[in-house]
Amino acid sequence: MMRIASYMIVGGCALLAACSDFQPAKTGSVGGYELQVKTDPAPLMVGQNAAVTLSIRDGINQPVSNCEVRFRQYMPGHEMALDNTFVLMVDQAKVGLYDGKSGEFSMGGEWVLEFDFICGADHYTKAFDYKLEWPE
Ligand SMILES: [Cu+2]
Repeated sequence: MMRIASYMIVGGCALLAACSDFQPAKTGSVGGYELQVKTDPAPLMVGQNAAVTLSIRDGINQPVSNCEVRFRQYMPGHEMALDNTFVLMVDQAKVGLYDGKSGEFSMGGEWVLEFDFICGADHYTKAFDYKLEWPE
């Protein structure tokens, strides 16, 4: 019994270590829309741009296309060059998945990806927090 327990603890740590190199999609909701953000790379890396995908679904989990979507990246702590640069996102396949490419994440620390979307008569903004580690 003791042996099984210690094995499980070791296994749990190994799993956590592996997980620190991987960041799952972030989810949130606003105005009855369910949002999911994926980035590549994940986690975001200092000195790199990222491919960003926003999934928009409605209250019954159906993808929402034909929205006007844009996002910006900023650091809440201070001014950065891209603070007011909005990237248009495009739903290429009309399946509620909007794609765009960020600018460079030029330093480590707290960053925000802020999405602004217009779907029909609805217009919402939703922010997602990220923390970038300086490279070792
Ligand atoms: Cu900064």
